[in-house]
Amino acid sequence: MTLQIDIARYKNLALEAQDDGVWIVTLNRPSKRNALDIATIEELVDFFSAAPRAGVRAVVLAGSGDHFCAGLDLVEHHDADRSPADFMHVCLRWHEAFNKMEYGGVPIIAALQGAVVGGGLELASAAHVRVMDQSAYFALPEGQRGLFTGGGATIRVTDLVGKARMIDMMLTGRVYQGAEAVDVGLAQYSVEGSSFDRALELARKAAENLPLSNFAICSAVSHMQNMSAMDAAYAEAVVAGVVNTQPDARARLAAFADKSAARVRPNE
Ligand code: 1HE
Repeated sequence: MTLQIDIARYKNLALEAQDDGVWIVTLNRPSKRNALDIATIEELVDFFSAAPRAGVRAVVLAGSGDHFCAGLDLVEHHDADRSPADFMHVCLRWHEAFNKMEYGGVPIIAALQGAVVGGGLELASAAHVRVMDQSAYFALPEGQRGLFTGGGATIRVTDLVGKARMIDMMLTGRVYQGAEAVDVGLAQYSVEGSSFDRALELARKAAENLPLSNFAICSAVSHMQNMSAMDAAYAEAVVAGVVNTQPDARARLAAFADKSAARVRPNE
């Protein structure tokens, strides 16, 4: 079953499908620094729910304008004057979107520039690979705003940087940028030029893998992190049983056996 994604239905996300199955998903409210309002979160839920069944081979997640994402729409939050239960449900929609991303099985490469802050960092950390340019900076200003993270930072940002750095970022508003951001694990690539161009290159490379391999990489690894080591080893064996015997892999294995496939070599 292949779902159709109706691009025209999306207002806060700009969607573009390329011929090789790579989709470009762009947060498209630059005048609001791509702050995440309810409507944007619902569009993320919709797109990333459909993507695994719509033939999407990989995604570049980008933000339009000078900033990737300014996090929670603070003005909407202020104006809505939400009750605790209301905001809990808002957060549960964020989790729905970000879990669909992390566990959906479709590789997502985030292209980062400018502010990657608060909920913007939570969004970026739900991607599988993060590429930053030299303007990108990372922070969790929730503490200073009288707030707390609600979109999974306690889990995903802590996974990236570790507990001590996560708590420091929240307590003191510490900003990471440049090489230090890569050193602490917030991004895997730092580029001099355009983060978008590099992210697209990486997405195209990932899209050349068999979809079932990518599904396992971009779903099973995260699930296994949530398991005991014993259960994870068991699940890994089961997943490998399915993936490593897929019929589509036979041609790739044959090419290795007959020496026509590329060998793994060090970078030049
Ligand atoms: C916004 C938002 C926003 C900008 N919600 N409207 N996030 C933050 O604390 C980050 C808040 N934003 C900023 O610190 C700055 O806006 C930026 C560093 C991102 C960009 O600065 P700048 O000088 O380019 O833009 P600006 O003049 O501050 O804002 C331009 C417009 O974007 C302005 O709207 P306008 O209608 O007056 O033109 C801003 O109001 C709007 N804007 N950021 C709403 N965040 C699930 S819990 C998650 C918890 C959080 O994410 S806490 C939020 C953390």
